[in-house]
Amino acid sequence: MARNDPIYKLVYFDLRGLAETARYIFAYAAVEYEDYRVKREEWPYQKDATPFRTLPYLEVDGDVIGQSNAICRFLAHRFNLAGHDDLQQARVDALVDYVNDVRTGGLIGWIREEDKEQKEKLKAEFFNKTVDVYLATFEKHLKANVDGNREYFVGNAPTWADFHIAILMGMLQEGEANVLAKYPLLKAHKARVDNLKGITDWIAKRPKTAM
Ligand SMILES: N[C@@H](CCC(=O)N[C@@H](CS)C(=O)NCC(=O)O)C(=O)O
Repeated sequence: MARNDPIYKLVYFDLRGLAETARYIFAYAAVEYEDYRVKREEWPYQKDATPFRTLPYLEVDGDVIGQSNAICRFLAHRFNLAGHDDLQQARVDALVDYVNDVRTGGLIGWIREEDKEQKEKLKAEFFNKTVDVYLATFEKHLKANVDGNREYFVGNAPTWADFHIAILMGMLQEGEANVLAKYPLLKAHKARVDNLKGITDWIAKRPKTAM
């Protein structure tokens, strides 16, 4: 690290969750940062001091940015992973918003449910009824990448949307190992992102957490 490099501190719980895309961005860009993990018992004392009373937040030389997607977008712009022009950036943002649609459209409900029986029911509903429309739509976007070679969602090089989507696909595979069987482009895309320089190393060394 050079003397005048910015100092980054990413603060989240000891989870992949809403911080993992930012961690992929740092890993791919080969930029050093502090991956600070707040302990659950410490959180109530820290909550009020965070920008939105939630985690993650990012400190950049003492400036504080809240909201996971704002953090990623900021880092992506700094490290050239946001898309090469405004049109590409809009496509990246739209894909990221669609990940949010998947999360709110059944994924989070299933993951957060604590009652065992209800959790199984929500999981079955999500994987048997809901998920295919989302996956088919992602597959369609990958296929339709007109300004690229279909290896990445936008253009010919990785953007943070690729990281965000690959991380989502990993979560889905953890729930149902064969979930991508009918989606060859998406499956290959997930493997391609996992094999990117920096990201492979991060996946190998990151703390093993449930989510
Ligand atoms: N829209 C926010 C949501 C943040 C959020 O809900 N974070 C959760 C952890 S995943 C949190 O801070 N939970 C603890 C709490 O709300 O007290 C973002 O994307 O950053």
